[in-house]
Order: sequence, then C-alpha cells, then structure tokens
Amino acid sequence: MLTFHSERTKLRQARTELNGGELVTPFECPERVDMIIDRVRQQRLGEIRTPDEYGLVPVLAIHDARYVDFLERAWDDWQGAGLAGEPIPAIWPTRRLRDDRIPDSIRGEVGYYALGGDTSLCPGTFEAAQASKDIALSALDHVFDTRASAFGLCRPPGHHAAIDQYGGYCFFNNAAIAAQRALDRGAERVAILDIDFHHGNGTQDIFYRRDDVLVQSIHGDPQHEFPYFLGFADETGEQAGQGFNVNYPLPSGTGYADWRKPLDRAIARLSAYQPDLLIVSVGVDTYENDPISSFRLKSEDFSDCGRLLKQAGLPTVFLMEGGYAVAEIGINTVNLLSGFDDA
Ligand code: SP5
Ligand code: ZN
Repeated sequence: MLTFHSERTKLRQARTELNGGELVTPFECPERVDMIIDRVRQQRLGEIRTPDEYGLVPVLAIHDARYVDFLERAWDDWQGAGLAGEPIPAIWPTRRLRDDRIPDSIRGEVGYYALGGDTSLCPGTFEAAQASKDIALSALDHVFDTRASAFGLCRPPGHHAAIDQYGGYCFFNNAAIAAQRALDRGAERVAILDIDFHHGNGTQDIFYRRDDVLVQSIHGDPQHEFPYFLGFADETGEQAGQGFNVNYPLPSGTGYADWRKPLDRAIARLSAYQPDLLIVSVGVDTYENDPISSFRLKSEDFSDCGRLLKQAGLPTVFLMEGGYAVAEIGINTVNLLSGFDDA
C-alpha cells in the first residue's frame, strides 16, 4: 500500500495541553509521525510519496472562511495582544450565552472557535494542518484514480474539527475534505468509517443532513468519554441524512471480542450502502496501553481489523487520526494496514 507523508506535518509543535487542570506536554506530538513512518519503512509496507499541494479551495468546501482566516492569524494576534503562553480558551458561547456574534478580540475568538480546551494553538499549526489535508487529498486522488488503496499519514488529525470549530487536536477535517473531493470528482456516494477511540463529532456534524456520505463511528461512550456532548446511538441523521449516521458507543474496558461486533455491523451497513469508496478514520487509541483512552485492543487485533475491513471489498483511503501510545503507534498502525493488504 502507498503511504502519503510530509515532514511539514511536524511544524506543529505545541508545548502545552490543558489536561485535568494541569498544562502537560501534548499527547498529540510530532514523534507520532516519525514512529509510524519508521515502521512503514521497516515493514516495507510500500512506496512513500510526498503529497501534492491543493491550496485552500478544498478546505473552504467544508470549513467556514472566517474560521480558516482565524486559524491563520490566531498565534500572531495572541502575541500581538501581549498574551503569554499558547492560546487556550477560558470562556465559550455555551448555554445561556449568545453564539450568533463573533468577538473581535483574540481571547473571545479563541472561545468562539474552540470546542474544547485540550488543543493549544502555536506557530506552525496552520501550516501543519494544510500539509495534513494535502496528504488526505493526495491519498484520495490516488485511490480515486487507481482504485487501489492508500494510507494518508495525516497530522494533525481531523475528525473532531467541525465547519467552524477546532479542538480534540483537530483543525481541518481531513476525512470530510477528502470525501467532498471524491463527490466533486464524480463519486455518487462515499462512506466514512471512524474507528478512532473518540467519537468523530466534526465528521458527524458536517454530513448530518446529507445522504451522499454515510458516517459510522465506533467509540467510547460519550456519557463518560471525550467529546462528551455528541456520539450517542440515537443520533441517526436529519432531513435527507436520516439513517445515514450510525454511532456505536461502547463501554470502558471493551476488548477486541466486543469491539469487532459493531465493526461487523458497520461493514454490513457499508455494503448495503454501496459507496464508490471508503474512507477509514484510523485511530489506534483503542490500544490497551493508550494513555488517554479506555479500550483494550492488542497489537495483533489491529491486523485482524485490517483483514475484516478488506471484506468490504471497496477502494479504501486510510487517514490517520488519533493514537497516543507513541512507542507502539507504528506497530499498531502498520499492523492494520498490512492486515488489509495481506487479506
Ligand atoms: C484525534 C483524537 O484522538 N483526539 C482526542 C482528543 C482528546 N482530548 C482530550 C483528552 C482528555 C484526556 N483525559 C485523560 C484521562 C486519563 N486517564
Ligand atoms: Zn481519538
């Protein structure tokens, strides 16, 4: 399988993450990319290519223009306002406040556009986010053109990013941007299957009223896991999208035997939909030793998951999302991709 990779993804090097009242070194770190690409080379998964540059047009097909502009200037504005440290919101337009006005001061804007406080902004974030979507688009184009499958080693991840919101370590929704490009290139139906530990709230929200993208997500129950406020089983889509969003929340401690049951259901639903191609949002934070998650998949389980995904029989674009057990992230990710290739 072909891998798309760019060193530019490592330009985001945030120093801080707000985690339970403390500022810690971010779990979503540039070393994740090094560990995965090293393993891709070591296991001879296939050729590694540098992505093409697509500019902002495909980003603006999904995201709000003012949001994109905010991301581009946020760090400079924070510095310009004389604020120390990295931008983290301290107030949001939550219940009983207005969300129909956008502040014109950076502290207010950060609160307006952030969905959580876990994702500090820093120099290089915008460039890395652009590289990440270029990787997703290059992988999409390769799969669209050849019907062979491909892996986009995206970083930062994307599935928590909504039309005008960043957070959960995500800025541009790479999977959504790639899905929209497939449709714009003539695909009639695209399916997204999100196997990251966390619910892909951004992806769900972007396509919630549409029937041309089937969105399915297997994740930790938001009743007790991030992002807490979306991802429940009763969210099935609205209007034209009714029935085209499927959530499979699972309890803490879920191991592979119980995790693969919804995977089987998701693959069956996928086959019924008959999409032109499949985009897999790959998180390996379902791993038993992940530092921020609570499922119990073992390294060999990712190989079996890859094998099962092959059964869908679809041209498949794998896009990297989460996974924070850095020492094992390469093994787990490449196990999944090899499991698919070798099936
Ligand atoms: C792409 C992705 O996987 N984003 C995840 C963002 C999660 N950010 C919030 C992390 C909360 C960590 N809680 C730590 C609990 C440790 N037991
Ligand atoms: Zn995750």
